[in-house]
Amino acid sequence: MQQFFDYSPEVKLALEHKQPVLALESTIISHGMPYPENYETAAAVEQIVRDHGVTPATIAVMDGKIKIGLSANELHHFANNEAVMKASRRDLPYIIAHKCSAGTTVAATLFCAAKAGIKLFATGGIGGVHRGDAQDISADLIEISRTPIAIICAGAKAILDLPRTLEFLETMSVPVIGYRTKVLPAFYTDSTQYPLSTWVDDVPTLAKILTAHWELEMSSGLLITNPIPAEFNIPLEVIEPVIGNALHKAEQHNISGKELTPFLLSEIAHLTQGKSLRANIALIKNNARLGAELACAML
Ligand code: PSU
Ligand code: MN
Repeated sequence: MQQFFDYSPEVKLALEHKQPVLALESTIISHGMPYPENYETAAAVEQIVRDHGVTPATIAVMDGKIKIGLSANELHHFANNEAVMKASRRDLPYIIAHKCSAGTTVAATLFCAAKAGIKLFATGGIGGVHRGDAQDISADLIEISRTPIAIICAGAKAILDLPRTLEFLETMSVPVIGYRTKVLPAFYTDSTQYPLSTWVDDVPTLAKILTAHWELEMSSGLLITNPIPAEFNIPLEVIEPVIGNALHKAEQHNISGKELTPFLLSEIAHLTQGKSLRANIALIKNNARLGAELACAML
């Protein structure tokens, strides 16, 4: 299996020496943000992780190889390439066979990170149960339920059906832990009306929970929800109508399946004159910071 993998020298070294590594996804780079913001953000996120003494492992498929860690050049090339596809877990064999390049979603990144032996992963927001059509359930949720990796995210976007997303995670026995919040954050928005059953206020406690989860050999992942920093928060009453418009447009244009999330993200960025993009950038940096702190606390 490892013939499909290509480790960057720094990630290889860190894994061999059991030094802390934080996985990062790449659909947020290829389909979540426009160029050049996507490249600048991805590079800045990696720097934040390195500043904590943790090795970032941005995961992506390039020319049919699963890359665990990208060089600065590779990252730039990847971010500025229209031909890059979006790979969820099921798409990996096809993309590898055709020697294509793809951003890996949370689901595909989890799959690859687990094979690489990485236990911590920071992202922006996870996919969830889409509104209206309850059949559209992101593969992210299934993969989180069967991969023992801790994911740091800013919750799930309010474009999703949040109560159904939470119910699904409960059914699948995935711990959902609020970091300094007792309610589910919703990506652009720091709080919602949906209470969480577990929350923590500091990183050492989070590390203890993770240790117990691993020691008990739980087969699921854990979801750590970290609200967007207050100065970038977009209140629900502001973002809701925008989301409504974007959903309506998606329906008019018959957009569904894997195109839906990227379409909605770019519509929302357009409708908010870039405010949602700035929020997205701030929250992913915030998650990388918490992920790196947690990686250090796990030593
Ligand atoms: N949420 C965001 N930005 C993103 C994504 C989610 O705010 O870029 C990406 C993630 O990679 C996530 C994927 O795994 O979208 C979910 O896609 P889908 O809903 O098609 O499963
Ligand atoms: Mn979907």
